[in-house]
Amino acid sequence: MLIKIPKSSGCRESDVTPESLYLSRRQMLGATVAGLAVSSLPQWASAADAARYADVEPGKAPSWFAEKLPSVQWEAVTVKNEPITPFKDATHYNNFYEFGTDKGDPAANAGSLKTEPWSVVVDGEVGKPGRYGLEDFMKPYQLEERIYRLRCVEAWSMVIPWIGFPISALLKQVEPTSKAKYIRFETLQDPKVMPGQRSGFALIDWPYVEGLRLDEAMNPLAILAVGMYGRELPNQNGAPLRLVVPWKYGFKSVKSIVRISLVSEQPKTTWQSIASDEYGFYANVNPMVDHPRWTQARERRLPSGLFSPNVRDTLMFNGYQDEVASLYAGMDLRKDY
Ligand SMILES: Nc1nc2c(c(=O)[nH]1)N[C@H]1C(S)=C(S)[C@@H](COP(=O)(O)O)O[C@H]1N2
Ligand SMILES: [Mo]
Repeated sequence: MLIKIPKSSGCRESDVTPESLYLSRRQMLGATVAGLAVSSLPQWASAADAARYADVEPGKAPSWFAEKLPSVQWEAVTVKNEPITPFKDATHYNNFYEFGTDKGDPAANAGSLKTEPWSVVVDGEVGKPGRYGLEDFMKPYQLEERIYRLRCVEAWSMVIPWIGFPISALLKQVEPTSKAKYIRFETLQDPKVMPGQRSGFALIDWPYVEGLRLDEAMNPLAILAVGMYGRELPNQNGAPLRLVVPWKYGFKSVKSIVRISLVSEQPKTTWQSIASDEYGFYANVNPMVDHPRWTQARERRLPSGLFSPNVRDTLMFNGYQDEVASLYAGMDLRKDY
């Protein structure tokens, strides 16, 4: 499905590039990042394209992913005038507490996560529950690249080119019953490979759980991602399947999903359970509602350092107001933070 993106929040490259050139270029980039050397980029690839993928480490994509890559719809959604965060930062400055609480821990420790084979359970209020191997789970879905801002509640942010598919496509497949009001996602629980679940970052009652209201999940911007930067997801970013909801704080975007449940009650989510006065169920990015211990009006855009902090104003709904504000009409966002 194509999304109409209002001019205020972004534009599609296809608006300004002849379609045939656009397609062949994206196909080339797909092939490039799938295995060829970046130096083999065609002449017409822009400097920005080359820079964008320059530091991407090629992965070892499972065959189902490699097979889908040529048909990816590149830049189905993008952000204007904000450069993509270098791959190195996006993969070495992470939150994934199952692998440790320091920003470098996930990159250092998530190598132990085995993502093949992987299975996903779909259960609860659905007409078609099931347990699927990931390859079968993915069969119905056409992949798209979505370049989104990611804003962590800790006031840092990035711009990441995800590859995924809308949750609405999944919901069409599994047929929610009339009792389904929320969708709940659960991360793998495996203390053998997840040191954070062993040594006890005791605050978290594993597994990590997140959830959305069903109408939020149906919003075209809400996706399940299986890749980023033209390749499959690195483990530290939540391989092989993670949620991405760009108008919400990063903690909603739960990683390494093994279970998706349609439920009638609002799920008990991880950060809300830890400190409900600091982290709400909605967690919409909102510069006007501060965290009790810091302002949410501004953010550090990575890469960010002492001498170039790269601070910018935080945007309402992370810049996706036109697409999502109607979901919250009539709600008091100070109360429902
Ligand atoms: N299972 C799980 N998912 C998680 C987290 C986590 O600790 N465990 N951290 C969240 C937080 S706080 C953020 S900001 C994003 C970070 O995603 P990234 O590391 O890919 O940038 O993942 C979210 N998903
Ligand atoms: Mo976060």
